[in-house]
Amino acid sequence: SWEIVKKEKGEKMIHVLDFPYNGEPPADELMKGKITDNKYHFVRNHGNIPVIEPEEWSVEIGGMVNEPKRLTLHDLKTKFPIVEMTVTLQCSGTRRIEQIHEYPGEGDELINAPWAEGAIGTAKYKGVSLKKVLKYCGGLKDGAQHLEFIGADTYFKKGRVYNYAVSVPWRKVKSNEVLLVWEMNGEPLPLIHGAPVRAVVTGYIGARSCKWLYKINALAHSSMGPVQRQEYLYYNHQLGKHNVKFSNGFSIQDMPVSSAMMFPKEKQVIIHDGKIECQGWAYSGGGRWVERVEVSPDGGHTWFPAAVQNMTTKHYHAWRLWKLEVPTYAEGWIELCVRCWDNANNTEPTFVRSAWNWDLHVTSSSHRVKIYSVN
Ligand code: MTE
Ligand code: MO
Repeated sequence: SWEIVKKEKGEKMIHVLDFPYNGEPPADELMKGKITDNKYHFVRNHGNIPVIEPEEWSVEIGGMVNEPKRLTLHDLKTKFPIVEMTVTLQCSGTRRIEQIHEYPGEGDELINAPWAEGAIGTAKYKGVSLKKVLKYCGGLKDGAQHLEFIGADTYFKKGRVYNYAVSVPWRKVKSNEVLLVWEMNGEPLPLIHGAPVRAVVTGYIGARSCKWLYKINALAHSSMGPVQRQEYLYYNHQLGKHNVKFSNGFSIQDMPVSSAMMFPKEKQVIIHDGKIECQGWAYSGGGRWVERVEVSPDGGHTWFPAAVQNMTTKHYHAWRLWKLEVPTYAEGWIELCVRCWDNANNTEPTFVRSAWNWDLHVTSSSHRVKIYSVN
């Protein structure tokens, strides 16, 4: 798999884990524009990287559908309307490093990748709506509520081998915003991103967008796979360590509103004449979009609105990059921070500890960066 990483990813990728391979791009690559270069889209794997020839690929659609079918890539490309969507995928582990630093040694940090701000990326995907594919399979049987995706990759957990398996509820699929895609930014889907075909579940945590898709099952319940039932659960801090059992966590699906300051960087010395140039990203899941981004030069006492790029509701499944020269005459250590608001008026928790949780997921609190100001 290291050869695939070398071939498909840029040299500047920051390797978060070697096996399974996990990597995130450096800040300058992420900030280049709304669309992330495929070479610098983050990678989150749980196991190996399967290599499947597009001509040999097919997907089996079964479980509680009226007419189970097997479809090839050619079938997908010719039997259904083709859709293109610009979508931000965000791992629910983005910015986990801040939760690790808040209470070192607590939470599930040993088994979870220590992501910084780069486990997020945006691409234009080409594919078909899963809803249309299910209709072609005669629709769902009464009582079917969830669609399970099974990936061809395998991973080990507690001495057992599993295929990657997750599910999404039918009410999400019904919106025509769950896609089966074979193209990413005008190129065939890279191997490392799930070739030949992956699911793209807009607005949900990255984990539901199953790569190397080979089976779809309609079920009365959510997937029994450990990734669905035992991972990506949110255990509030108040639960207490002894209560961290799977049944006490709730499944993370929609991503909340969140943001990050990519420049300046923590501990940077900034020499300026009263204005510090800041930039970063802001994103909201669940079909909501960012409306406003604010930056504070003093830890959150005063706020200034940032210029937010690409304010078009056409791309409401995508992030928005922002920029601001934030005014300050303070010298010495100062804390810059960013917070944003989405179109449902949601905003971000104030501190990491406001929303610390045992599985170290969804670090959506106001991002804080301490720098040394000289002016
Ligand atoms: N699909 C399979 N089959 N195996 C995986 O390990 N990882 C998931 C998801 N789909 C995963 C998968 C997670 S947790 C995330 S965040 C996204 O893929 C990452 O997608 P990317 O690697 O294309 O950025
Ligand atoms: Mo993820």
